[in-house]
Amino acid sequence: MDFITLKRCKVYGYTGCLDFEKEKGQYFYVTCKLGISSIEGKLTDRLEDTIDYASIFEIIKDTVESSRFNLIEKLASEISFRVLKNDSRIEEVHVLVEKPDAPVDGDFDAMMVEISQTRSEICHKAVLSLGSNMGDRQENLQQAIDLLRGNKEIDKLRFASLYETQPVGYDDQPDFLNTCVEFETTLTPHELLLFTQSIEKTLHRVKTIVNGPRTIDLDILLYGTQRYDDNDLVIPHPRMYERAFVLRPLNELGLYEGEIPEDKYVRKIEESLI
Ligand code: X6L
Ligand code: MG
Ligand code: MG
Repeated sequence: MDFITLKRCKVYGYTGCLDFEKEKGQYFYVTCKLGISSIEGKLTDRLEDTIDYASIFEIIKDTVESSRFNLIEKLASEISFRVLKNDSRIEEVHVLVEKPDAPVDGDFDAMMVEISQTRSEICHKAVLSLGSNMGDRQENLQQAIDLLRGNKEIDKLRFASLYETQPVGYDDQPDFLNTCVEFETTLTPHELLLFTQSIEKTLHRVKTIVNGPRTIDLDILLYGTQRYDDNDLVIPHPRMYERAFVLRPLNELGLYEGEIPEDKYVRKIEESLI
């Protein structure tokens, strides 16, 4: 393991339990140690083959300046979370936050906390169902996958074959092409939802008829083993186990072993995504 350390970065911020700390602010010192399995730049001597410490300094400065937490524990954890999300080459982060002017009556150098976080703690396996039944269906699915791959917080993406499927829910529309994709991500479930919605916008999805035709549809099926129940997002997807167009590609990815309902047809096709 190789390490890069930003030592005692002096930044102004507004974290503290007392009102005046949140209003007036104070200086903090942040030390941040990044663990990278092997820094390529030590051989190539190229800036792009390492983690630019200037970019990490920006994250520290921005987080400390813009947050108003009660605890420096929370501030340290937010810094480490943002640093890990910023570059997938970083495997672990140690953050030390010092508060030299903490409102404590007595003689001390600084109050401080140290926290550490590893990539595996914030990285989750996500599984999506993709479908299209308007325009060039295969091209739409391909573009959706290219956009997913283009996100630096998405890694190790794999996808199932393409399946031509009969519409479910609203019959009077063209057949779909469906598939499923699995990847690792540091996006939170809500961030992932916003990202899939932005892909639907980019690929000109227009919501007119409920359950009706669409250029592209991306549904979040699974996010690690976590359960989620937010107003606009429920994970696992509540109806995924009723739909052959979801379960067939899921089975192909080794993510589902059970029964598959056979009411509507689902036919694996020869062409495939790249
Ligand atoms: C009763 C009432 C029974 C509604 C089923 C099922 C509604 C599925 C919506 C339902 C009901 C859905 C796709 C699709 C849709 C797709 C195929 C939906 C949402 N999306 N059919 N229908 N592929 N083959 O991606 O899944 S609309
Ligand atoms: Mg859907
Ligand atoms: Mg949807």
